Amino acid sequence: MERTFIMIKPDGVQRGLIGDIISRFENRGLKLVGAKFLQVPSQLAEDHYAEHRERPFFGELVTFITSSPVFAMVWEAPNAISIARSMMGKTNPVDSLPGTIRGDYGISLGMNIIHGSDSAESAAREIAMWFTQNELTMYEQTIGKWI
Ligand code: IDP
Ligand code: MG
Repeated sequence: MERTFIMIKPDGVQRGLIGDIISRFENRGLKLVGAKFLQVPSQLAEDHYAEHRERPFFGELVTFITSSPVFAMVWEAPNAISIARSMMGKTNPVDSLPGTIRGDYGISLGMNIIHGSDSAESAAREIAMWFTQNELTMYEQTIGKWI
C-alpha cells in the first residue's frame, strides 16, 4: 500500500476544481486519508519546494503557492504515487494529455492546478511536512479492508 501527497494549487481552488479533482481520485479508486484547506505559510512553501531552491522560478513559485488557499490531501492506494502522477498529466502543458487533470484544465506551466509527490521519498517527506500523524486516517482500521 502506498500514500501520496496531493495539493490543489491556488489556481485550482479559485477555478472551483476541488470537487472535480476529488471525484477523479475517488472514481479511480484511491482512498482519501487526510485533507485540509489552508493558506500556506512561506516557510512551508519553501521547504516543500526545496529541491527547486536554485531554479530561476523558485521565487515566483513560492509567491504563487502562498498567494491564496490550497487544498492539501493524502490519498492511499497500491501504487498511489505513479497512478496520481499519471492522472495529473505532465508538468509541461505541451505534453499534458487530454484526459489528465492538467491536460483538461490548463495551459500554464506555473499555474498548473495540482501538485503530486514524484517518488516514495518525496511522498514520505511531503506527508510528514503537511500533516501530523493524527490528521491521517488508518484506512484499513477505520473504514474497511483493501481488496
Ligand atoms: P511537478 O509539479 O510536475 O512535479 P516540478 O518539476 O517538480 O513539476 O516543478 C514544480 C512546479 O514548479 C511545477 O508544477 C510548476 O508549477 C513549476 N515550474 C516547473 N518548471 C517551471 C519553469 O520552468 N518555469 C516556471 N514554473 C515552473
Ligand atoms: Mg515535483
